[in-house]
Amino acid sequence: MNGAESLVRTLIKNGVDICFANPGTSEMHFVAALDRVEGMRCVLGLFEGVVTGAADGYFRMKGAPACTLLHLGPGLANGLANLHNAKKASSGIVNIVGQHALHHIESNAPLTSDIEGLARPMSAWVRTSPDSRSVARDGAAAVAAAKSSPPQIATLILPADAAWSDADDVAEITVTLQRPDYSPQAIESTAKILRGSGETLLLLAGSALTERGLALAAGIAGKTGCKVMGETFNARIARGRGRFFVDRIPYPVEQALSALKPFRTIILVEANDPVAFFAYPDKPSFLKPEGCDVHRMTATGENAIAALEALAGAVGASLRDAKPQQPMEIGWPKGPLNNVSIAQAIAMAIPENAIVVDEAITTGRKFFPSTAFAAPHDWLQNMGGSIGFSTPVAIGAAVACPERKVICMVGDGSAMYTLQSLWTQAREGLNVLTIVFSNRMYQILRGEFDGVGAGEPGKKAMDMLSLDRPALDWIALGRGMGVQGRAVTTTDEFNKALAEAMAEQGPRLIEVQM
Ligand SMILES: Cc1ncc(C[n+]2csc(CCOP(=O)(O)OP(=O)(O)O)c2C)c(N)n1
Ligand SMILES: [Mg+2]
Repeated sequence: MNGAESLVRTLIKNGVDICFANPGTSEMHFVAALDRVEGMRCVLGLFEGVVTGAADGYFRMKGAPACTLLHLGPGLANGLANLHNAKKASSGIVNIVGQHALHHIESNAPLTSDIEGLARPMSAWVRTSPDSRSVARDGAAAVAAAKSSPPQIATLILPADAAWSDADDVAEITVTLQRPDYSPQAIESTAKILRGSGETLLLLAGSALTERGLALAAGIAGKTGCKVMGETFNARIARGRGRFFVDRIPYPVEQALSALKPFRTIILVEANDPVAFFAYPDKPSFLKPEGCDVHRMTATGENAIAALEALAGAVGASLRDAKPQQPMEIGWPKGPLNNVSIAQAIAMAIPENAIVVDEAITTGRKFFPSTAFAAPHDWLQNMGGSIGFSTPVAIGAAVACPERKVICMVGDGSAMYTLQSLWTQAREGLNVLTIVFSNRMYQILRGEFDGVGAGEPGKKAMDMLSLDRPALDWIALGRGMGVQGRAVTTTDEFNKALAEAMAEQGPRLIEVQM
């Protein structure tokens, strides 16, 4: 056994049995070990942003880390943007990054770089394995870091000689760092606030947005009269008929300020003090109204479900206290194809237990209310704002949950960052429907241009915001990577294409020409 094999065996032994990979020369012994060791599924991505985004999606749906295999500093650097998004989503990931054999580093060969330096900003745990007999122990430590609470991104750098030299060990995790479920004092002080007067908001994030967390929050709201909301962007929310529907803090600053204006107190359940996505001249960064107290009940990595159960007990609330919510009537839309009809069609099409990955940007602004009354589903959003997140996350979600339909909704600008995801979806036969909203624009940036006070865009500025010269042919792009597609221009065509795509298995694409 060599170091690479001891690492693969260690990963599997500790429950990491899926590897999203884009290898190079320095990782060939790891790749060779995949043939010798049973039990590691390996999925090739044709760009490292696909690889790291897939690991994020996998964690969000599985609650357990995958590993990635990346080629030295540049391979890792290509994957950093989606590692940033994964870090903000609190996803656990084990990155295995190849390195030159240690004696080769000082010769400053072309691919030599400061890999630890590149890894650190996006990784809570970084280590270079010094030799082949340390690799198993280091691999187990990386998995332990990824599985701690809150989950972390761990980056293990594997020098080629540590991979190819002899090893004798497979290591097991001894301890993982776990936070206590919650602070009893925080529950007590929260209960006191809820028993008092003044408008109070329970702001949910993370595990509080699971079906159980939402049901508990609904009971607490019914009993105490507090309001419940989610953050603007969330790693995963349980939604659909029969589940408690919560609004999110709106993205535009004015709308966010007015949504939060009524509250005297905001209680944070894994959430953070609400903050604007960007700074704008003459607008605040923090969104709470003046004089509003912000009270933390649980932090990321604590157990929001256990905390909400304790809070329900403290205020005497049960699930039966939830006030019924007025369902919105949904039906297949007619009339012009626009953001509202698209939202209705998607609400109708979402099949039971689907996973929706949302990077629909401007087109998706109105998707939330109508889809609240679709069949039950999970909704995944971009937590780090680095676009190109959705198509890889859809891969990871589909690998984690092969029995569930994945619907990836993506703006045309965002889709171009990690388009190679389609090839992996085709190769692995993943059950992913990608819906591209082709407005041939970075539409959101047109609004931001006004928002930051940049004036009226001239021809050169508009060239930086438009994608129409040449227009992208999404059906051809999909076909070139093995994914069949349909282009639609009307509401009827969109309804039909959605219904057909839901009845089919395997990767599909719909281009919505707007
Ligand atoms: C990595 C990265 N680069 C650039 C941006 C800036 N950016 C934000 S949204 C956007 C365009 C999105 O266009 P599209 O997906 O077509 O959405 P639309 O607004 O047209 O619906 C860009 C370039 C970003 N957020 N992340
Ligand atoms: Mg666009």
